[in-house]
Amino acid sequence: MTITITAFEKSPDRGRGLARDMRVRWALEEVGEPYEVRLLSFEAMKTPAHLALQPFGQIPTYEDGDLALFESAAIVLHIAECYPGLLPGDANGRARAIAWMFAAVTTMEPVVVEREMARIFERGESWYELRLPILENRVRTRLRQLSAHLGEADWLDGAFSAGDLEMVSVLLRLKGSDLLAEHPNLSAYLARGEARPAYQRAFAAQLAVFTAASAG
Ligand code: GTB
Repeated sequence: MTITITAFEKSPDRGRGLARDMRVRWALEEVGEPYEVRLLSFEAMKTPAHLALQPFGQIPTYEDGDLALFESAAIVLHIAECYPGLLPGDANGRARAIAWMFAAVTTMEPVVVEREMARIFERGESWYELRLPILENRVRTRLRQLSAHLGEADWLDGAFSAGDLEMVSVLLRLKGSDLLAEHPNLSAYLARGEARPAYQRAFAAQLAVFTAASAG
């Protein structure tokens, strides 16, 4: 049975690869597993049928036989555990790679998202100019810590792993920002992730969805 995931019928990021189906697509491309995509409108995401798969009415989801999963990082971890290529062979290395997955989505991503949300939704508020530097400094702190850990290494802990997949996906949200540019090693790390053939295939696939939706 072919794996089926869900994605936006027309992503609000206009095909920049920021919606979280990208992480799942990338993981599937890394391990070489074929997959199908069910495209959903915002309305379809709130129907009982989709809520039964994703209680919060979001994408992505993952279906394979009698398993249905939600939460992109849980899906990526499941893929990494089922197929070789995304987790080291030794138990300690696997545990550390999984720790980096959690670090990406629970330590790095919240501060990145909070800044992003403020820039989108709070610009008109009287306190925006006071709040933004606070949020940016929170991001700066995490980037400085991540940069210090990475140093001159290619990946976070030995070979590329699901931890890097998640961390690069988070840093993509800062692509082109001054904050990221302050750390050349992180910019290079992001570029290394984006240059992976599996990333390129996943990116092209999600972009093709947006391009087709825009043409139609
Ligand atoms: N924790 C969940 C996971 O990782 O799976 C979060 C899932 C999630 O946030 N899904 C979003 C969604 O379905 C799409 S990815 N939103 C619709 C809704 O909640 O009604 C988040 C996202 C959306 C848009 C952009 N963008 O435009 O740049 C970037 C990221």
